Amino acid sequence: MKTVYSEKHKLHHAKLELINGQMQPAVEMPSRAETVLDRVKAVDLGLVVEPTAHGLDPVLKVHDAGYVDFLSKAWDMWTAEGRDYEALPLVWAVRGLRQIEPDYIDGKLSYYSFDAGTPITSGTWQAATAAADVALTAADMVRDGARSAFALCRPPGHHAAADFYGGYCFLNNAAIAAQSFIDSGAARVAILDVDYHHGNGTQAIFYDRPDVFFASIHGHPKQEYPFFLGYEDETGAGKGEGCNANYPLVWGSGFDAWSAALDDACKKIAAYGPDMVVVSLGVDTFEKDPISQFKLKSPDYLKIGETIAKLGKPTLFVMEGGYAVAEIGVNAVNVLLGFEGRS
Ligand code: SS9
Ligand code: ZN
Repeated sequence: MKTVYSEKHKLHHAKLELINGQMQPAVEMPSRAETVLDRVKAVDLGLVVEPTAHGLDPVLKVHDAGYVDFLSKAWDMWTAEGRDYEALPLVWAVRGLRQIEPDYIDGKLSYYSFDAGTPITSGTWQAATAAADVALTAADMVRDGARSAFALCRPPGHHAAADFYGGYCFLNNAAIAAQSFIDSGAARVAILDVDYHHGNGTQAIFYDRPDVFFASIHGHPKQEYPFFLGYEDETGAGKGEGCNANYPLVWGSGFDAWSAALDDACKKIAAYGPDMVVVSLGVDTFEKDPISQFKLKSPDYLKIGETIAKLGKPTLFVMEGGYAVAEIGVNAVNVLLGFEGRS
């Protein structure tokens, strides 16, 4: 399969990240994407191509205009206040507080975010829009008849909702791609999120819609980030009732429990009968991931790809998380090799 990749991801390079109460070297770093690209080339997965510019229209089908405008200006507004370091929010409008967008940049960062672990840097906007173009370009290949394509997106997207960022995510690449399938005539799209973390942004974007099915296997919200979404009883709302499936698993879960969840998710997706499948491909389920607590091993990723292939649907893989940089290439590409029957 072809891979779509843009060097522009390197423009988003946070030095520090608030993690476990301390400013530490960021784990969401450019070498993640480079390691995956190296592996794509090493196994000769297929051609690697540049994205084509799709503009903001397909982004605005998923994200609110006010949010997109904020993201495009946030760094300039932050530096205009005399800051020459990365931007982070400090306050959120929790229970009892008003949801009114402030004028001052610090208030806007708060209004449009849900965590303090996601720095905005000078190149964040350029990198995030390039990642959306990567996803849209790969989606075009699948729409035009390719059995599969790999969108090597960075920064990731699945935590970003219509109007907030967080979890290293700014624009929801998988959601933007899924929406582009719908807008080019697909009746139904399924998104399968195999990242270690719940895809809260993707779930929220499509929660009340019957045309996009969302399934996610992830760390249990009682224990794991993002904590406030991803329970099993979240099955969709209104016309989207029955079009959302969550598989929360406790810390320490290995491939037995994980693959049982995958089998069930695939059964539901098959019953839904999508025209296309979008896979939010995070490999932070790996046993050596520095921020995660599942126990998957490198060969398990081949089996994940094999299982997804059995759905028999045109499939778009969109890169999400995975922070064990030394193994991220092997693990992510193993899913793609498994999918292609090259295990
Ligand atoms: C771990 C802090 C987690 C956010 C993680 C986002 C992952 C995106 N103690 N911070 S795939
Ligand atoms: Zn993750």
